[in-house]
Amino acid sequence: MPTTTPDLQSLIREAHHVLVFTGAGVSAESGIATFRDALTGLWANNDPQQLATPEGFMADPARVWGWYQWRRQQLLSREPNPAHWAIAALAQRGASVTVVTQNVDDLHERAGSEGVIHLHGSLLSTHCFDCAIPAQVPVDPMPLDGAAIPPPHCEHCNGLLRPGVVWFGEALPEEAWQQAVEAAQSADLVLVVGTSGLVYPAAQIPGLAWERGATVVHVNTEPVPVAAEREYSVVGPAGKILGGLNE
Ligand code: BV8
Ligand code: ZN
Repeated sequence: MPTTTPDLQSLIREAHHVLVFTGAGVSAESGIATFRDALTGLWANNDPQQLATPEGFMADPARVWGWYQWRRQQLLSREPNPAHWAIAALAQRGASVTVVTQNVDDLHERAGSEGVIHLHGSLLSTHCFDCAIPAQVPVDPMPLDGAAIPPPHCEHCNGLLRPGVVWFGEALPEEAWQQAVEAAQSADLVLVVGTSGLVYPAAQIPGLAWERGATVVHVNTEPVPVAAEREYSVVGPAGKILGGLNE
């Protein structure tokens, strides 16, 4: 089990196709709460069954819609951090780069990453719970606190509108999943940035690449147990670790 810290610069320089696989930790330094960090995590103070499942939405649409509107509004006042900028800058270093994210924010895009694959959808998109037709819903200008807000109705079928994210028990978008698997099959370097690796099937992506011979580097404020050769754990905040790449 290698305990040496890999030379990230050399690994990136020698790579032909870099897969960057991110979770909530990559947005933590932008001031966006992660899910499972002990005190600050969204799931530390909210029940994912009530807020991030279709059953929870059907049981109390206003509670769920209000919570997501609050998260959408928060996102608009947040900015990409050095980790997002460094990931976007990787594309200028020669290797082809694919960003696959579990996150529902748009900070990778706002930092300049292109073709970002969102496995769990987007906080900024909305569609009808019944007929799935997309809808545009402006973010409320009044400051929100996460309290219940009745969701708008679909113009097409009068169903309720819902956030365009993938909830627990829902299938991942087929095209995004296929693109992520293809990227894992052709990557020779995987940077796994800020994820607890607990949510499936997304969490399978780095292992798919490793099985095909890729080197996997975890960047996380917590040490990630690495069992195999070609796998490393770099401990530290993503903004600091990756931000240092371009110095
Ligand atoms: C599906 C979107 C089937 C909404 C989310 C039992 C065993 C295995 C699987 C299951 C099971 N029971 C149920 C399942 C399936 C379930 C699942 O995996 N559950 C887990 C919890 C056990 N999965 C599903 O339901 C998926 N769908 O399986 O469908 C199906 C198939 C066909 C047809 C129909 C159905 C859907 C899962 C998607 C759920 N949606 N969110 C929203 O955002 O509100 S989940 C949520 O977790 C987010 O998407 C998030 O991205 C994802 C993973 O979390 P992380 O991103 O890793 O965040 P976390 O807080 O956990 O970790 C942060 C990490 O960063 C930590 O490691 C921390 O140390 C680190 N960190 C913190 N700060 C920093 C940092 N690192 C670096 N720098 C820092 N500064
Ligand atoms: Zn509808």
